[in-house]
Amino acid sequence: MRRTLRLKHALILAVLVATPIALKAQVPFCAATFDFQTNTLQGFTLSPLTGANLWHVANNVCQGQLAGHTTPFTLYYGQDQTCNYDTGAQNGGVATSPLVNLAGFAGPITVNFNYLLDIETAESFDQFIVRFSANGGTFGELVSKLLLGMDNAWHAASFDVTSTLGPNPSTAQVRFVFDTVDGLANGGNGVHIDDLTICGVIGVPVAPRVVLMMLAIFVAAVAAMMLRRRAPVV
Ligand SMILES: [Ca+2]
Ligand SMILES: [Ca+2]
Repeated sequence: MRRTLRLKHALILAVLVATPIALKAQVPFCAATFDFQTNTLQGFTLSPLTGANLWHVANNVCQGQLAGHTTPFTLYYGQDQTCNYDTGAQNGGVATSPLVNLAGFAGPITVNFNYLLDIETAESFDQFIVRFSANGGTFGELVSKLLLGMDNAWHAASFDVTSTLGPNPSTAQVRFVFDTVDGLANGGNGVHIDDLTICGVIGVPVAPRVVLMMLAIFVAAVAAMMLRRRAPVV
């Protein structure tokens, strides 16, 4: 009788202890992926700076056909017909992602993308900057061309934005900015962006079978411990 009561108490204790920790598991998850594979902007908005804004979704042109990203579509700053950004004048534009919902996400949270740059390397011209907005705030600089490869080849970039988002992230937004500054030396392929993702860790419900299995193991362990204590000393 007393053993039955103790097992009942152990079961109640197991439920109290195991339920809050077993119902959710922390798993890596990407809140959004922008690969432009539908030949659309996927909600990106485009706005000019000075002169023409050449950002658009391109199909397999001007180095976009090379490996290193999800071919064939890319977000491209350039002209498909000439594979350059020479309009005869200064030009530039901004491409801004939609708001990405990060409610429930925990760190590490990263911004990741593939890119190709074939632009002037001089700091004052052909300026390329990636900006990041955390929780609806102002867009700060995430990285500029000075820290990126400018060799007309595809590269992968990844940045940890956990501290910028803080302990309770809500939204994130990424912005790509290009400005020739003048009308000279604009004969390169330009800028390709692809496969932008914002990824972190999120809690997902554990299957009931797994919860029950964990409870069973816990109950068995507690019962075994109690029975050992009751064993007579010889
Ligand atoms: Ca793509
Ligand atoms: Ca230039």
